[in-house]
Amino acid sequence: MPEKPDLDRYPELAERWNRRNFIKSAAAGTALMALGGAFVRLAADDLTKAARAATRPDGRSKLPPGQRVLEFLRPMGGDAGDGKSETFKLRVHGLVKHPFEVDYDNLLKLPQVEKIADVHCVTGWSMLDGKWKGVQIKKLAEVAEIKPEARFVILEAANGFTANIPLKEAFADNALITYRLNGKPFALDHGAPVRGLIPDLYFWKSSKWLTGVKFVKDDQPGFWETRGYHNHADPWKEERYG
Ligand SMILES: Nc1nc2c(c(=O)[nH]1)N[C@H]1C(S)=C(S)[C@@H](COP(=O)(O)O)O[C@H]1N2
Ligand SMILES: [Mo]
Repeated sequence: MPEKPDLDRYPELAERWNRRNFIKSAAAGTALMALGGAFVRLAADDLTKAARAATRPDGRSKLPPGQRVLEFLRPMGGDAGDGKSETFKLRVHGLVKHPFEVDYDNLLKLPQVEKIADVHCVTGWSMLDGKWKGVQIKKLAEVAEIKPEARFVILEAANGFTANIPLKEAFADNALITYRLNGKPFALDHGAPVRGLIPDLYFWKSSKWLTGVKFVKDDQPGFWETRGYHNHADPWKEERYG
């Protein structure tokens, strides 16, 4: 390794010296990144193996068949809303005695829960043990006084996106209207400011950019359900396509 020239005495060498170091550090950075990538893949492979071997408290496999573990949510696209909590409004309506609308501040005044939950994307990745914060869908039903004839929830989102969920799954303890994952607000890509979360159905049921929760009697297949995906979407039964 050549010694650093005295750049005060030989300023004409400064550019070459800096350039050399830039190239060196860029190369080191690339190597580190490649190494980092390999570690990330290795770690994810290990997590996948461990999750395949693990059993959930409800007796199901921690990892549904045909899934592999990712450490972060992969942004899967969609027709985004404006993402702002200042303009956020959620309508709770349909077969309820007291339909209501909440803005972001009032959403936070409803009873809040934090749940550890896994999500499973139909494209084959799962993200395990996220800490999700928000309001239970069954709490919204209780506050609005759901009518006995209601059998499904429609999670309505910006630009007309909907997902249909049977009450059984929508009333699970970990089925939420959520605005935090692992302590952080959602990026716009991931449904800011508030998204649905139905952990035990494929992730397409978890509407991003949420605008409404509607209780209905008759099933109403939603955006993906009318585009070839399964109406129910149980990952353990691999209900991927309709
Ligand atoms: N409003 C809305 N929500 C949506 C979608 C969409 O297209 N629009 N896509 C769904 C699909 S197919 C998946 S897999 C998840 C992806 O969430 P992510 O981008 O945060 O990973 O969001 C779901 N929620
Ligand atoms: Mo998806």
